[in-house]
Amino acid sequence: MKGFIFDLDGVIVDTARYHFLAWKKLAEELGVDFTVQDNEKLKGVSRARSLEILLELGEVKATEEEKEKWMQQKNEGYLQYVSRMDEQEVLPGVIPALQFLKANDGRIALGSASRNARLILEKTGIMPLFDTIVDGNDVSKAKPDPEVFVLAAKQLHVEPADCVVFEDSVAGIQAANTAGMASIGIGEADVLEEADRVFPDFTQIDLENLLSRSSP
Ligand code: B16
Ligand code: MG
Repeated sequence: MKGFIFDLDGVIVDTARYHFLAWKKLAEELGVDFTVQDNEKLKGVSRARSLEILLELGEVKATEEEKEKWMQQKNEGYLQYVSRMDEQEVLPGVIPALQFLKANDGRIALGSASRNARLILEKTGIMPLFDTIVDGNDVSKAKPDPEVFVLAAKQLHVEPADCVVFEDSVAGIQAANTAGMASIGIGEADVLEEADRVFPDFTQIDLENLLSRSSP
């Protein structure tokens, strides 16, 4: 394997709780009952789709103008949490994994749906470990469409079959599989059952083995 594509939220950092708190604030203002369980449906999907899901939950009808305003409002709340982030928030084993892959000539990309991805990589100080970044600003189709990972492989100059994707969402695993890449789920095996392999976190992954593996 030569190319290593990392999702951001749920793989590198646990920003899902910040997304939840920001959506929850908006939901309260709109009178929508929004729980931690509901938030699971928002993981890995775009900001616009997340709002649609929230509005569907509360059966709220809205104009395009209102939707734009609410997305902006949610993002401003979310950015307040992001502004306080630092290296401590990088999940266990991630920085050693990035350093190991880089030291062994692995090509490393970010493949995230978030439009705030670059800011989060800067805040956590790990931007220099990436050869390329593809995020929600660069693609038009959200996961499970493979666009984000296909573009990342292209920018790494690595064939999709020689790429591994690390993902915590079902939509992201499906996107990696459709792209013809090896998919490694980070999380629970019964949720990420479509992944080639699943690990609870990066401290459990045998990276040496992964580097020496040929295409799936
Ligand atoms: P933003 P990922 C995704 O990040 C999150 O999982 C998802 O909950 C969020 O709606 C999406 O980013 C868009 O985020 O509002 O910052 O553009 O998992 O693809 O790294
Ligand atoms: Mg994710």
